[in-house]
Amino acid sequence: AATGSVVIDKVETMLVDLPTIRPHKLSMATMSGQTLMLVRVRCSDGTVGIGEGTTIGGLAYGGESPEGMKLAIDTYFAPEMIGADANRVPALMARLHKGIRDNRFAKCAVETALFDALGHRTGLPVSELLGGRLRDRLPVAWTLASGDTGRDIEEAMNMLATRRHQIFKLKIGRKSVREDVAHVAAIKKALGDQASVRVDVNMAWTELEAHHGLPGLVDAGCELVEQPVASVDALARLTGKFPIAVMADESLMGPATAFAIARNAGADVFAIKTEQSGGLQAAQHVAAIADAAQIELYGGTMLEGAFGTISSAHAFSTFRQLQWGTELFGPLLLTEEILTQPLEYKDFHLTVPTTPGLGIQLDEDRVLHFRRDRPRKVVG
Ligand code: MUC
Ligand code: MG
Repeated sequence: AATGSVVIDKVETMLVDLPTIRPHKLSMATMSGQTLMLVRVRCSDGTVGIGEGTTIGGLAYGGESPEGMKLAIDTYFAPEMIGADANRVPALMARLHKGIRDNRFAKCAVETALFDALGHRTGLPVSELLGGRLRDRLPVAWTLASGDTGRDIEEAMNMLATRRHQIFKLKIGRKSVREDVAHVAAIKKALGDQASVRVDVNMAWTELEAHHGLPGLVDAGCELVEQPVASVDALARLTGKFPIAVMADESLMGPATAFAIARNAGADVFAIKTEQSGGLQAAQHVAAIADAAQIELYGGTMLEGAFGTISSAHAFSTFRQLQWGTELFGPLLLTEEILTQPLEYKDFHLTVPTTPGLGIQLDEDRVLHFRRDRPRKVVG
């Protein structure tokens, strides 16, 4: 067959450093920039695919960093990939899974690049290669995390007025429970019924603190709390205790952990992240487990740039249920555009492209400027 003999010729990686529009304050780290690890796969038929890996606050979120992903791909993934059949993405991923443990973020980036290339080869969008989309646009939440209540309110008002976001996730867990609850209450009061307010504690509370905090959040009008505690057992004990949805994020590290949480009725909602899941197909497997257990779904982000954001959008567009929308706003937190055509955010939604592959194009000249290894001008 015409497509039967396409192999992978080359695997390239690069680190791209981009500033954020303002400091982004989470319980475990303050971000002033984001590093994108981009991987580009070149195939023997001339098709090219790009994937992305990011993390949050270096090693503050988990065991993989952008620098570590690059090293792992250059040293261990690439030699396994070169010469492999570029059309059989799941088969190649199975081989990589066998020979390389963990490294879920790096695997996600590589799988994305392979599906992007396959999409260009076949003329199909990645969502269709993943089995087919159920929706063309996804609701997108915004994270209020400036560290200042007044500034957060102003930011949210502006997002509502410009019809960019009407769902807000507040990052708490840095201050006392009492101060954090007051912060949430003030924001919800200012925004009223026109906005949905949710919080992410990023594991900062003890179970006892959560027992104090959750009733306060309910009274404040907050409808969902994401990963208030680190322990999966404590998260399960908190689920169903208060009239607020409890969402798992950090505890979810792919299908096996999803199954363990589901069998224990350990959360009301899963925040599915493609990187945390270990890839686009793995994210779909997590979604299937959630559906079977009647756990609701939310499309999460590792604050990816355009490539990780749109690959996640393709995956989330295939989920049967997506009750809580998504938070695929990553590129909007960055000051620089790296695409020839920006992603389409309008009317509180992100559009999932219908063109082949991921449906986006890297602006080669612009990205050159932000590459960590860019050639520097020698002066004098
Ligand atoms: C997280 O923990 O959910 C998602 C949005 C955001 O601002 O940070 C993240 C990570
Ligand atoms: Mg989270």
